Amino acid sequence: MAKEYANLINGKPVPARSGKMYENRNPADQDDLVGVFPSSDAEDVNDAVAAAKAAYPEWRALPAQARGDIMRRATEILVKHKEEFAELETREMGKVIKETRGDVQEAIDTGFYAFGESRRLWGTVAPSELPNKMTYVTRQPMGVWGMICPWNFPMAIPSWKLFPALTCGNTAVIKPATLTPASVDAFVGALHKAGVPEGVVNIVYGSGSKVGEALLHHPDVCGVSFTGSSEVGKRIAEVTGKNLKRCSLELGGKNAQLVLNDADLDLALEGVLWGAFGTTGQRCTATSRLVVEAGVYDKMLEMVVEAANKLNVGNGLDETVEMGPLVSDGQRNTVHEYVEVGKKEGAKLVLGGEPLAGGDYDKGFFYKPTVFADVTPDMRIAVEEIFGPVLSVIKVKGFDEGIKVLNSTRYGLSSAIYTKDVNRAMKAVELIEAGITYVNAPTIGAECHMPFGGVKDTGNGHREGGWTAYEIFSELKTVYIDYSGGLQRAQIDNA
Ligand code: UN1
Repeated sequence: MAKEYANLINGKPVPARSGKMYENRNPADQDDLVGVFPSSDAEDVNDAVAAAKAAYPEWRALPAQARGDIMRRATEILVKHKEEFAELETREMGKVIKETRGDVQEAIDTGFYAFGESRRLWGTVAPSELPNKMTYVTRQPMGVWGMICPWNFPMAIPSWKLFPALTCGNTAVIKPATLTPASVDAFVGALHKAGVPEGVVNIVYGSGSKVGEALLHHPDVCGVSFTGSSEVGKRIAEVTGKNLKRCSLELGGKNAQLVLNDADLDLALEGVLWGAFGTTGQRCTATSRLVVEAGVYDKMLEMVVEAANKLNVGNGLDETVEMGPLVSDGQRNTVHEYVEVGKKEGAKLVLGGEPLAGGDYDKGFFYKPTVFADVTPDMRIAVEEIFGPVLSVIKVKGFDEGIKVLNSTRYGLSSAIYTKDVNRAMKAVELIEAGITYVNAPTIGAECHMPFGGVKDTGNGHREGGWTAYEIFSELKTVYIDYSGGLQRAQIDNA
């Protein structure tokens, strides 16, 4: 029997008020039922927000270091259960076990980083313009945060949100992606075992249209952190904007790897294979476009097609498998629709372009690694996010055109340039419109202690990851202390 999950409200399992449930099945093997989860709605969100609100005063009153210590203990639990959690993630999300180990590791790194930051939570001190007076800035928690999570990093991304938010002294209601809820249950379980008090973190399972919308509109939610599509992100910005609430958005990408004539092509090949087909192309940072200078275009294309064709696609629990399934049938259909669009637009399909069928493939949502050649920068497959194992290869005349093509989408998350010319590498760093640029490394693989996010339609200026996450989840308080014993009027007595 598959495990039946309940929402977690005030530390207790609570079924959805509607009593409705849904099944979570393995995308590599639909016979494998991972669990049955509640389909919640607004009433459940109200209960969870009330619990988070009630837990807030006590949690915010703890010294930050004490909160950080709980984060450390939770992280040690993740270390202990890394293999078990990685297997669970692969079962519900499909990406290969090596990558889900990396996903849990990213949560571990983020947790230990939070432990460190809990002893800093920097403010600044400045001299006052008046004598016998000082002024400084300190950080304060904000209240109840709503967190809406994606399915592609089932544990890492919830950890990017929860670790810093909790360390700053906030409480939270988290909505896992409907496709990957068990990983959030495992993660929050570790937080509770480590000593996070009841009500500080609450989980409400269910759809974006019900649970997400309710969180978004709830008057007691002080901010919403969301990772997902730009379309939904705009909706979240609209509602939170209207209500003067903070929102942190990490949205779509159409990331490109630029390969110049002088590049180490073997290195560029390894980079694009990992960037385009790792996580079955389902990363916001995935390499979706390979932009190649004319002198090495034919060679690079030939190398990519040959290597991508050899990728071992299958169930991610098998250590020898290099690429897992798409996360759902819906996602596979979207990918296939884009392939049809690409063909109609006149791009040359040189590899893949169809689902993998027969034998065990019929149990899941497998798709062939797909490569389009002779893509032009205005085609839809060159500008729209596909979120699947589809690579569009574009030929450019030189560096300037390459940069122009890189910048010709509405997104701006990650980017990469392969060259041995340090001058052009530095110029690319200056000119590429993206939140992240890699030199001689693929577009995926950001490190947890560095700011993560993008420009243009990829976000709204916030950066989760690193110190900048702590800026998102805290409010500044400016303090003036006058120890003169008299009234000192700024801008008047000292003018
Ligand atoms: C995402 O796809 O939303 O940089 C996050 C990377 C990972 C995070 C990706 N560390 O590819």
